[in-house]
Amino acid sequence: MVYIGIGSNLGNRIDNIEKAKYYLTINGINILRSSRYYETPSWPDPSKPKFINIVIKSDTRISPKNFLKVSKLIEYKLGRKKKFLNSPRTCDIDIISYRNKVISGKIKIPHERMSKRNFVLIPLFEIAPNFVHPKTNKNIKKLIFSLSNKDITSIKYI
Ligand code: PH2
Ligand code: MG
Ligand code: MG
Repeated sequence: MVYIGIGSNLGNRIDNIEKAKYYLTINGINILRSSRYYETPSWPDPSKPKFINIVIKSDTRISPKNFLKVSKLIEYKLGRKKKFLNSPRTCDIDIISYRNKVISGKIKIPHERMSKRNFVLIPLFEIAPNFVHPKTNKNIKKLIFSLSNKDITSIKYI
């Protein structure tokens, strides 16, 4: 399975995410499951606009490299402009985990910071409660228990 995170904290956030899902689908990235929408403070600077994040599940055969190409195109199409690190964005699409593989080249799989992010772990748990981190072998419940109280209380589904 392939798990993909989509986030937005600029413009009509839900609309942006729905458009991203549509463009993924027509580019060969089928969607088997989609989490609810979760709202979280912007990381690392909570004074920036809040994010809405979802995680989707796919069994696409598209390679990580081509996936990256497709996701950049979609982000661009949805009006994302590269300004500065962690600047607000209409749409951000990330591979969270790809077929249980560990890849540590230019593209890092699983996503390097996935184990620390409430906006990845909580929606992932909703659609994949038996997920195990392919590198650390920790299951999703254990990963969630390692989050801070603040991370748990500051995420809400909408
Ligand atoms: N993505 C980032 C940086 N910060 N914060 C939240 N809450 N959600 C995100 O998706 C997110 C973020 C970089 O991609
Ligand atoms: Mg991201
Ligand atoms: Mg990204």
